[in-house]
Amino acid sequence: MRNQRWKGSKWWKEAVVYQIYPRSFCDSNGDGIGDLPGIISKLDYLKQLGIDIIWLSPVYRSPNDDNGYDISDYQDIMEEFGNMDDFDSLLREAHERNIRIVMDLVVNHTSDEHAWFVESRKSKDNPYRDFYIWKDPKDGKEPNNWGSWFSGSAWQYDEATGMYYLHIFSKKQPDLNWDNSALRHKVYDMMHWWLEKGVDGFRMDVISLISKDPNFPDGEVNGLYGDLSPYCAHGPHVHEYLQEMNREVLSKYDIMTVGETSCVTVEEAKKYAGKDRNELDMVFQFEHVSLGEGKYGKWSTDPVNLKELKAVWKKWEEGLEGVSWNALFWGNHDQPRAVSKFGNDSSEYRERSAKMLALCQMFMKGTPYVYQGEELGMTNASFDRLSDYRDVESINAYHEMVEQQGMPAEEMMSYLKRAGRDNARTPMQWNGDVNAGFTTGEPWIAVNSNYREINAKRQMDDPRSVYNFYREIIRLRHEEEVIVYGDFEMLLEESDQIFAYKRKLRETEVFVFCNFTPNHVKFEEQPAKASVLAGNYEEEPGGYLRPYEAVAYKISAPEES
Ligand code: TEU
Ligand code: CA
Repeated sequence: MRNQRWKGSKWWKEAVVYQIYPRSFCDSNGDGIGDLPGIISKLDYLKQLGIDIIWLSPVYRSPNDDNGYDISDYQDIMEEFGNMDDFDSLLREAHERNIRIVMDLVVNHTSDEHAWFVESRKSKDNPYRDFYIWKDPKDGKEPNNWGSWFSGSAWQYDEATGMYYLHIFSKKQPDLNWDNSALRHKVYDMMHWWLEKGVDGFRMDVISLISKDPNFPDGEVNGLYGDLSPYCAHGPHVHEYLQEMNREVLSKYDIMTVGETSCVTVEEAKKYAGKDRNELDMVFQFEHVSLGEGKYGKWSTDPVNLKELKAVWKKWEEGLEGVSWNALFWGNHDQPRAVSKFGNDSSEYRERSAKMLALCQMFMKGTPYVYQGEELGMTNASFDRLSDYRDVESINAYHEMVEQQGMPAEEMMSYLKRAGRDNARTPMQWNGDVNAGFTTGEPWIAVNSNYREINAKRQMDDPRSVYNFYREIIRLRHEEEVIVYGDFEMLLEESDQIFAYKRKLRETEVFVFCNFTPNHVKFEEQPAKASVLAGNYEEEPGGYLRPYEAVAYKISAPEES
């Protein structure tokens, strides 16, 4: 692919990203918590898988109310993960293997233990007061009805000054005030510091929420509180601030940026990541992972409807064409396991459907993201007991739903088992030894009980494993220019069983057909003069696609064949 360069080509379009959630990846010292030396010890594993970029979930100093998404010092490393020397070694060792490292930039909020907030809460005239969002009580109560995304009110009363501060997430995650220019420039300085060190970009946490509606109006009530999203997502100055950040920082480096843009629409995405907008390179959208949500939002056990799923991908792939660039993912540290949500995690179909999802994702247009363990087909942990859960979102939601809203406990547990974030946060399954080889100590969260069957060691030795299928698909993605740069067209839109699309670059075409069901599905669309490029069955399909079958055909340009 790399024999040819043109204006639209970019290294981050040709790359495959692997997301590491450090706490759960590999523990080097037996304290039960994954760490930086642990990651270093697995770089060869990642190199063999074939990925190009690591997105590192937060490794900064943090009291861990939200596993590092609550940062108390942006320029220091979480004690449990190691120190700055370990980080420098990780960066060097990754670069030696041609693997880039993208940091998580969490600047919508800090920890309440960050020095800025410690100062800010001291007095109304503290120089850092305006770094956060403080409001007077209204009629002796919260300034408005907004509910936190992690349950309860989004406002926390602070005795010292008799005012409330805003926290969209937990009360230990106060929101920064991006309307304050001094704050913005502190953030830019910090970004420069990491970029000068040599990191290769940023994944920007909830960057769509940084600019709030200055009127702070009540939100529409659903449950106990009002919805803040319309007043915080894509707020009045968000694009202005991102353009400023781009001008002052991002444009000075050859890096990759991806915005986590909660609530984003195609129209907004074109602004955040439009080619000529000078903001970000791409954004994560959440419409496909939100399918199956119900009256309690994500707390639902409803299955994903394939036709809806296809409609969402069509909208995003075709909608961004030529204007922006897509980010392709099935899972991350906030989502249930991909194979459990979109595939079939029964012992009969787990491997087949995990491979199907890999092919379906990686041959679409955009930069693919693999979340740790996805390449093994790791499944939801589906813990039965509340005491096994560690996630602040899940635990708070349980208490609010069951204790304040009267939901039966069993019902809430069924939602946690299906949708809780800890499903994806159990330790990486390295081998069949005790604790899946993740730690010699007591893991901070229980290991999924299926680790003897599902683990990296076993799969690396098996040419037909999910892991080796990922390797193959990643290799093809690197080899076939059409998969990176070709146009995307959705096919068989009316089918409620087959997810199909075509990629085309000049004379070369790739056709992908994925059966999202455990049934044999009639299939007559084999393109003429095509050869099989990849598939998850040994033999080519006949007149049927077999359960969870995925197959890609290629028609080569005359001069290439
Ligand atoms: O997540 C943002 C976010 O919108 C979450 O509320 C997410 O949608 C939810 O967890 C799904 O149920 C980011 C991070 O990815 C997440 O881990 C953090 O907890 C959150 O921001 C706060 O920093
Ligand atoms: Ca450790």
